[in-house]
Amino acid sequence: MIVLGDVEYYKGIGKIEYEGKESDNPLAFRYYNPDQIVAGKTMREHFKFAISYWYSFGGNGSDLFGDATQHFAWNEMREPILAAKARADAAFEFISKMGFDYFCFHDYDLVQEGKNFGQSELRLVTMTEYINKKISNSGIKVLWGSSNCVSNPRYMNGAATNPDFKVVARAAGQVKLALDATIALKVENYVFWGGREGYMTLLNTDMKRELDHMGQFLIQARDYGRSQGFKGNFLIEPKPMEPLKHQYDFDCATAIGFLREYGLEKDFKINIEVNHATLAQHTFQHELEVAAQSGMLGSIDANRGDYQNGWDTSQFPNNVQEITEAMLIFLKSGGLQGGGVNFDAKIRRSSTDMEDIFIAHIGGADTFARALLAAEKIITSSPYESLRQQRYSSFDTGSGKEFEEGKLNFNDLYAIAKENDEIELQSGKQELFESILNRYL
Ligand code: XUL
Ligand code: CO
Repeated sequence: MIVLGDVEYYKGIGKIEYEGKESDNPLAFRYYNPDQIVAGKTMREHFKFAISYWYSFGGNGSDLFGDATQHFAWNEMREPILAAKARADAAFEFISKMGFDYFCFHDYDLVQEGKNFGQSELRLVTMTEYINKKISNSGIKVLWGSSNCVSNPRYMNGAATNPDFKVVARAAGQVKLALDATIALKVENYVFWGGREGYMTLLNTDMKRELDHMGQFLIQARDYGRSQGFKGNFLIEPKPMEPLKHQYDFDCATAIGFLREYGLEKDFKINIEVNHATLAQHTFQHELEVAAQSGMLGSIDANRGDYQNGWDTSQFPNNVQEITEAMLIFLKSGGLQGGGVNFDAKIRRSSTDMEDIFIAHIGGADTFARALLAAEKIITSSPYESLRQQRYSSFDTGSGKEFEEGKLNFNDLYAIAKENDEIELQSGKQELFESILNRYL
């Protein structure tokens, strides 16, 4: 069903359909076939694709060096509520034409922040009601909500970690309203991305105190959400830097350590963004693996960086090999726990046609679908799994097994070492693993 408001914004574009890989139609899926079952679930269920309200409907192509290039009707309106309603209409039209089920938002993506706290609160309540009606009429859902505690100048020294308590309390007030909107819209998860939680220089920073404040802030946010009946995941989205020199949620391992230190590990999971992983000098796969091992693989922000650029370019995913490696971990760990795949990606400044945002999302969805199909084949039809298991087979029986079970002490290991003086080298077979992967792409 296509959901239209008073105006049709994407004229001439209908519902995007699956046409198969032989199709030449740029406005059709070639691999993403929502109802096709792969590894026991439909593609729709595996991915729960979501669009990012901020990039798809908030952006206008402007960058540090130049003004807007994309002149969307909803961005040109002056009156904030009218503009917000038009933006919501465009968003629902777009999501329904894509055939996706979800979107993600920050509070002030839904409506422009007011001149003061009270005006912002009123605007949010008005827009929550408007969007709630559109949700009821369309069946479109919200994957996660969040709060923009980054853009307003009051947060220049941080939100939860600001050295001024008044700013910390203001951020808490803002997050409370965002949580209220989240609960009213039956949103499935709530994300914290600490874009200004960190430092530009350690010279002026009491790191221990700031981390304790962030812990306290998240404990209180969790307790408030739960007291209001929010049952979904809270998610931390790690990023090592940008806008700050150093952000406290540097990567998955750091964020998981932090959550455990403050007793938050039962309520929080991780939202992993591809370009944030690469900024932390990790692969996307590495971050998925770390989160999955801790049972915290909550959700994904899908995008990619650029090999030559050292910043968050947030481009739409198109690297099938990278995403196939990721899908191997995704499938083996049982998928995402409550989250989905949110396209936290923006079209380029020079992509100025109304169809470009469709083409971008289709390409992203097809990349994930193609990778999922390849990963499933690799797991079920190639020697990949057995080769991996074989590498560790010395732990399956005898002394190796006893070691794993904690039955051998250091003197036992010493005796085994003495007995086995000559150790035959075992090849790691990296090139074989790499060629198996490529065969299935
Ligand atoms: C910034 C980023 C954010 C978060 C939500 O790099 O990824 O959009 O996803 O605040
Ligand atoms: Co993100």
